[in-house]
Amino acid sequence: MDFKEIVDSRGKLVAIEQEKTIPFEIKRVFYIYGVNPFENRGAHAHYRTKQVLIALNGRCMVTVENENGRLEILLDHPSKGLLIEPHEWHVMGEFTEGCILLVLASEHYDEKDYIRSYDQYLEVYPRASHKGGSFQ
Ligand code: T46
Repeated sequence: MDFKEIVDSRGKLVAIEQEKTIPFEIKRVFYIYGVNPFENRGAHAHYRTKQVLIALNGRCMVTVENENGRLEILLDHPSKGLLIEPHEWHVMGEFTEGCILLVLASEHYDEKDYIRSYDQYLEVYPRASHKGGSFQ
């Protein structure tokens, strides 16, 4: 997603509005920071939760798997967002020092909404594109 930057002589501003800029009601906001560049986070899918990820500072790489296959998306600018739909397996990695990853979520936190095992993910959502083997 490319958010509109409002630019003037003082700097830049991005405005995000639920159900307009973001295609869902935002029930939860969290942010991830202080991640070691060699660590991965995520490695799960959700049953219901939709999320938009925005690197407010720094960069990170997000690998997303869905019925179309796997895609690596670089989040490297606060005017860029990545919509992750339910049922999409996602892994965030290659965090640069100082990276702050903002996440807007459509649901309140509920551990029961997570599929944290890739094998279980394949069982719940068996698709041709998963035949590539293990992916954590
Ligand atoms: C996701 C990616 C992008 C809470 O108590 N409340 C919360 O709202 C969240 C998000 C997490 N937690 C607890 C659960 C764990 O004990 O915080 C701990 C770390 O969570 P997790 O290992 O799930 O963090 P990430 O970075 O792997 O994943 C998070 C979100 O959980 C997940 O929904 O899609 O960011």
